[in-house]
Amino acid sequence: MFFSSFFTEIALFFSWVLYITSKHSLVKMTSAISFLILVAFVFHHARSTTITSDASSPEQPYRTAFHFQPPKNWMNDPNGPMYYNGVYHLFYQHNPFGPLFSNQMYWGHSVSHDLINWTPLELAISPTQPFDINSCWSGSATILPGNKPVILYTGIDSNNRQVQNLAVPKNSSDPYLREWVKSATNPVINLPNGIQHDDFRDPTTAWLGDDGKWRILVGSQKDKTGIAFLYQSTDFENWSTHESPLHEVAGTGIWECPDFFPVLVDSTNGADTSVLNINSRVKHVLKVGLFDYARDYYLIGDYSSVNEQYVPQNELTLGTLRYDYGKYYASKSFFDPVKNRRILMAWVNESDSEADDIAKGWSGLHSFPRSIWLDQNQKQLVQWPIEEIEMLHENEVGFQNTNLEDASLLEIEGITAWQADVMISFKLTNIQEAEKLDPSGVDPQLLCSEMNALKRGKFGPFGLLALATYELSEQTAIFFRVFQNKGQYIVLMCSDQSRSSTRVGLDKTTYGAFVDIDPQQEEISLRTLIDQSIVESFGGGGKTCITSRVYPAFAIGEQAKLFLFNYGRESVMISDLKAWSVKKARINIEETVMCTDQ
Ligand code: DQQ
Repeated sequence: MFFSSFFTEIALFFSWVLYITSKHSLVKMTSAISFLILVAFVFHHARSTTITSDASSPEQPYRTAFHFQPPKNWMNDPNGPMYYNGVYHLFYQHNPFGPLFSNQMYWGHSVSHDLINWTPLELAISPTQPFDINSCWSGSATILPGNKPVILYTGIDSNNRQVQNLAVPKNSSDPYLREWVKSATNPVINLPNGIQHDDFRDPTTAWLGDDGKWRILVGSQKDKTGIAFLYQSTDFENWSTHESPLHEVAGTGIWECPDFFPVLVDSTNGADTSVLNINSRVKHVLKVGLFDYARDYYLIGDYSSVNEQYVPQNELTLGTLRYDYGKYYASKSFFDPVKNRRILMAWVNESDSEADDIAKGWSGLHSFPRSIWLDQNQKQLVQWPIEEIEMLHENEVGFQNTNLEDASLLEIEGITAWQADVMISFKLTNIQEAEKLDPSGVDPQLLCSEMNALKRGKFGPFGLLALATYELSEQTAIFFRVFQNKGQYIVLMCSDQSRSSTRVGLDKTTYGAFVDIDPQQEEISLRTLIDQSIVESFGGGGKTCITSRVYPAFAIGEQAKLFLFNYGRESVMISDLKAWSVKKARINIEETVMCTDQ
């Protein structure tokens, strides 16, 4: 950059000197032309460098249209999502002064009436007091009886210790709850004895036990054992530690952003966080973020507040249940009383470099909000984009019963391929011919990178090529393969980013996971949300989700194409396809970033 502009300026200078000193008309004309070309180059160059660092510029190719992100600068975890008096609130970890993570973190704040369009507000919580002077980290909101919202968050205090703090709205009749007041009793929970100063964070939303006391969890670790500490209180200011943590697992490292909530066994509806296991209608989910792997894992189990026992039915190991098998971390859920559902969102970080983020002027997205419920088989959760996405749908296209022959490609036309929602059902015949694979001990992510989108199999790879150039030099492939083992069928879902961009210096890791469906009994479905630099995919009706970040150099805007592909040797039937353009939502467009002094 520097050298090109330096030499351009020298050339500009010499062509100007040549023009005014030369007497020969041909030399004069040539130097005039080169002067004008160089002026145009300098002008264009100056323009493109300023545009890339302006996050609000419409010419930013990787900013998204319907995914939550602040007006500019760094964002990570969603914090304290809640519905209060007709308004959805979303707070988030934010560095309001730059596009990189900082040792002075704030709570950004936006509000919405529909979870789609978001209005940015002033910073809600800023590091100003001895109990949070070195950062205001993640936390959660709880609505107390009498409709009183409160926030618990982690402060990094003046001794660099992680402590838990309470904040309440300054004026609860302000519909937007713009100002938050920190409790005079902060910190309300101190670092426990024997825990390292930086290993104690991220209080959950509170729930009420049978005894009428509030409970929360705080993430921690001791000697690499991940811990969810349990605290009880009657007034939110005085908290006592329960004698044993709610749960802990050796060797998993620090647990960040725990989440603990009930799911109904017989319904896709959500339940308020304080709903307990009455008549065995409820199971409890414990989600923890493993910092060492930047992955969100979850357990499903039975909880009793009487003896504070949580008995999970699955184990927490690296190969077990995750919300999402791509980029998806520090998630948080909340109960939405408007539609009786539990909604989940997460931080989806960048896959480009810090230098790229500085050039863009921003970093970090939130996933599109998902409804989350317990699968009928009670073995896992199911996630699905919230129905409000339909507000943004336009240009529906679709077809049924179309055969995708082996090694074939079919373009999905008529929609904006760079901002799209696609739903497909694949039907396989002769499935008993599937290749054999013993899945025990197999890492599906590794299998997906070994058997990438270019490796032919029998059933698969088949799926979508998103954000692709017409000649496929760039493509993000989301695809399935089907195998069999001892009379059972195994469905593998992959998201292959290895050819997503001709740019170098990007993390192009391929992701993969198995989908717990029987393709003999049901069709294999894929739903994918595509939004400039994020691709969120839901396999098997939302049983397996994979999110990726991609930065095509050419497959941008009108140049981005969307294809169905089948590179397997067996044909695949598209029994149903529907796809839509997704309009741009109004997300944090007004810029009102202000510092509050509390
Ligand atoms: N992010 C916050 C922490 C949390 C981590 C800091 C998870 O509170 O543990 O920004 O991404």
